[in-house]
Amino acid sequence: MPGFITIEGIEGSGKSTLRSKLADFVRSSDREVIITREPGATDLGRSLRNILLSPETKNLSSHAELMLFCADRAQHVEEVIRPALERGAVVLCDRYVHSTLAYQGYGRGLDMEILSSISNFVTGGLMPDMVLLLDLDPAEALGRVQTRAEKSTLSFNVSRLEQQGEIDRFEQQSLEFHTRIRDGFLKLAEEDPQRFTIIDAANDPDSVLSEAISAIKAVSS
Ligand code: T5A
Repeated sequence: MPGFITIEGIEGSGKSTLRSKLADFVRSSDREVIITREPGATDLGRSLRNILLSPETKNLSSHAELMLFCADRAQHVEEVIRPALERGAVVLCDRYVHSTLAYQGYGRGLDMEILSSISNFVTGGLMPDMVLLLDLDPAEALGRVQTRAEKSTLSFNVSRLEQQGEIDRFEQQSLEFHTRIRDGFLKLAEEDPQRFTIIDAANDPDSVLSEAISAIKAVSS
C-alpha cells in the first residue's frame, strides 16, 4: 500500500466523506493509519485555519494567504506527516501541496513555478505517493456545501463556523473561481498521471469509495 495518500478536489466534492470511509479499509492492512487534513491539523494550524476560512477575514492578500497555508503545511509535515511515515504508518491526508497549486495558482493566479518551489521548500520535497482527485461539477459541489450549511445550523457537534451555518471564505467565492480550480486540478492530474487517480465524485459515496479502494489496490500489487 502507498505510504502517503492525499485526497484532493474542490469544496463539496466529498473528500471528508471519502477520508473517513477509506480509513476502515486502510486500517485492515494492519498498519498504523494517520488520518489528517490541511489546513488545521496542529495547534498552530488550527489558529491559521480560523484566519484562513473565516468570512470575517477581509482583504487578505493572495501572497499572505499563500504564506499562511505554507506555515500550516511546514508545521504539519514536521510535527505529524514525516514522523508518521518514518514510523511506517500510512498517512491519509485531506488536501496537501496540490491544493496550493490549484487554489493559489489556478484560482488566485500566482506564479506556478514559484508555488512549486515554495511548496518544495516547506515540505522538504515530501510529495504524496498517490493523489485521489475527486472530480465534480462546481455547481453541484457548491449545492452540497449549501445544503450541509443549512442542515448544520440544527446540529451542536460541529465547529464554530459550521455551527453558525456559515459558508466559509472560499465557499463564498464565485462559481467561476471554483471552475478555474476544478480545471486546474484536472490539468495537474494530466501532467502527473502516475501519481493521480481521477474519481467521478458525482457517483454515490459507496461507489466513490470502491473506486478509491480499487485504485489503491492497483498500485499496491
Ligand atoms: N485551501 C486549502 C487552499 O486554498 N490552499 C491550500 O493549500 C489548502 C490546503 C479548506 C479551504 O482551504 C483552501 C481550500 C478550501 O477552500 P475545508 O473546510 O477544509 O477548507 O474545505 P474542504 O476541504 O473543501 O471541505 P468540505 O467539507 O467543504 O468539502 P469535502 O470534504 O470535499 O466534502 P464533504 O465530504 O464534507 O461533503 C460535502 C457534502 O456532500 C455530501 C456530504 O454528506 C456533505 O453533506 N456528500 C455527497 N453527496 C452525494 N454524493 C456523494 N458522493 C457525496 N459525498 C459527500
